Amino acid sequence: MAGKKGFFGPLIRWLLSCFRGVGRVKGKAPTARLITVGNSHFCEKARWVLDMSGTPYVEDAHMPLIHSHFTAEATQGGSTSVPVLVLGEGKVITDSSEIADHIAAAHPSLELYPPEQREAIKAFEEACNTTMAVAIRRMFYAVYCDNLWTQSLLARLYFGQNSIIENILLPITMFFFSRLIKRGGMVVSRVGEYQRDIERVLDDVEQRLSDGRSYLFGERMTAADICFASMAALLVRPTELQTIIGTDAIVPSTYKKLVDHYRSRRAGQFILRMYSEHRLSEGVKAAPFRQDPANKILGLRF
Ligand SMILES: N[C@@H](CCC(=O)N[C@@H](CS)C(=O)NCC(=O)O)C(=O)O
Repeated sequence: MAGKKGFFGPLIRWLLSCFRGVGRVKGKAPTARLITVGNSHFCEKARWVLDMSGTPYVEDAHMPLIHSHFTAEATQGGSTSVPVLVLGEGKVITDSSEIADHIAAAHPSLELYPPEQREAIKAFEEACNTTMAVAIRRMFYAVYCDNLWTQSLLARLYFGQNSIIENILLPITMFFFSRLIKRGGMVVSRVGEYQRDIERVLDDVEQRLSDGRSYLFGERMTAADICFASMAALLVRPTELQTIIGTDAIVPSTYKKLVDHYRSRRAGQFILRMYSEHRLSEGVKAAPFRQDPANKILGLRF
């Protein structure tokens, strides 16, 4: 009997999870759809600015490779990358910085880009988006795609976010995705190289904070802080984000060591502070994963 319970319990939980709606924005009709890969740091930047502005949206999360079907469809072949923000009236934004610009323009009271600092903030954002973000992505996938065990941990993350159809295809997609990562030269032996690119931006951040200021551009939080914290969140895995990037239980030991290293750095501490003080609304404990319930079943939107 105990054996049957042990089998049916997880099975029933899995079946229910396929149909769960993780929070269509309560009381408001969704007006925007954010197409993402759940763990993508570019997507987290978009999610953060959308959440802080109170913009109603649903998240349409997919695993890498499969995501391009949805982004290409939404942009009529214009873009394969995530995030893509599909707004009402046929407007589509295909870049995380443009999403931040859109939110900044629609919500001037957030003061994301104070006019006198706009240019400097944009230049800093560019360093985060290029050197650092690319190196973090390479490091992340090099470690997670390294062997069958680490691949299975990544698959577990996607399993909780995919639609049923995508989950059925998951072993095949994971196999091809891991091969692509390795063919692209993203391997664990190059982690030191990726770290050097990451450290360049972290050193710059620590240099800025060394005069005791609270934020990267002074005493006010700006888009620079949000951009840096969200783009580097995978380095320190803030607890507030674990609803989206998975709990520590599905982190490979090699990656855990990297996280410990970055958490011990001043720049890492800054990211953790940004998450604990600014990422969530008052009283909320974890980043809301506003996944569209329809997406759970077929990956289709109704
Ligand atoms: N400039 C883009 C870059 C986004 C980007 O590189 N996204 C990655 C995921 S982290 C991606 O979608 N890569 C797969 C692809 O381009 O098909 C932005 O800031 O939104």
